[in-house]
Amino acid sequence: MLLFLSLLATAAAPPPGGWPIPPQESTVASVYDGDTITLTTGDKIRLRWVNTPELRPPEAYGVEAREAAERFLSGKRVRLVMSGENPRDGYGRVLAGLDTDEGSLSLHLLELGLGHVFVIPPDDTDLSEMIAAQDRARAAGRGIWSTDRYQGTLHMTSFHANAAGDDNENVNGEYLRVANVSNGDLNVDGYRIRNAGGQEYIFPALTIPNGHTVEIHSGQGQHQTNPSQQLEIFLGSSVPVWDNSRDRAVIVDRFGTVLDARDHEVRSR
Ligand SMILES: [Ca+2]
Ligand SMILES: [Ca+2]
Repeated sequence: MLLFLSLLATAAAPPPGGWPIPPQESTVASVYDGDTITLTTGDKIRLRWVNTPELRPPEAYGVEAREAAERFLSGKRVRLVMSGENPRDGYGRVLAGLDTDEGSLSLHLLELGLGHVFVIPPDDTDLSEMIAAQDRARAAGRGIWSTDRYQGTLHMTSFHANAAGDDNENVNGEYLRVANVSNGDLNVDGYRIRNAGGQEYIFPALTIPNGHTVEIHSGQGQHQTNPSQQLEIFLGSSVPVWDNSRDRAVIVDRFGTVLDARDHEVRSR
């Protein structure tokens, strides 16, 4: 039990002897949220090709996404669809699609509007079927597509305003992840992001393919604009950009139209 707990605590580092090989087929032990699932083998899955709303802090349709995943998987054999190139994420979770005899869970969630297309590179899967399902859900105003946060072409999926350690010493530890949720590739050259203090930073020339994300770091660094790997841009600040206690990130296009706004707030409980 102690060994098990210590493995959980250091999930980012492989256990001695390396990660176990995930099974090809299994059954589901529990569904944490719409895209995070534990198999009866103990393997934790990060579902490929979709990102569902978070439960903590709660986002609209997070509960519905979890319940839909539970209904889809409950009591069934599931087949894992893994990429040989990229079998695990930074937390040691297995990156896999989950298929049952009724089809793909990712496709099902996209059809219901309970998540958006989300690629974790490297991944050269043909996304056209999933993008078509997303387009149908959007056109019908289902689920997340009925909410304010998904009316623009970009959506901030996470906001790390508080970098690990001292933010002044780790400016690039502040970052946001932003997904292209439009129905095509998006050139964000000249788009801007601003904080609650009104400081604005301009995006460099970058094309985000449909369903891909870009990590936006506060400090200096070399932009990574090749979508076969994780896209990254650097705002070039020498000091932290985001207030650790409370801030708001707003992304606008080159005409000043707001595409998405996301609050960071430390919750006391
Ligand atoms: Ca900060
Ligand atoms: Ca910090």
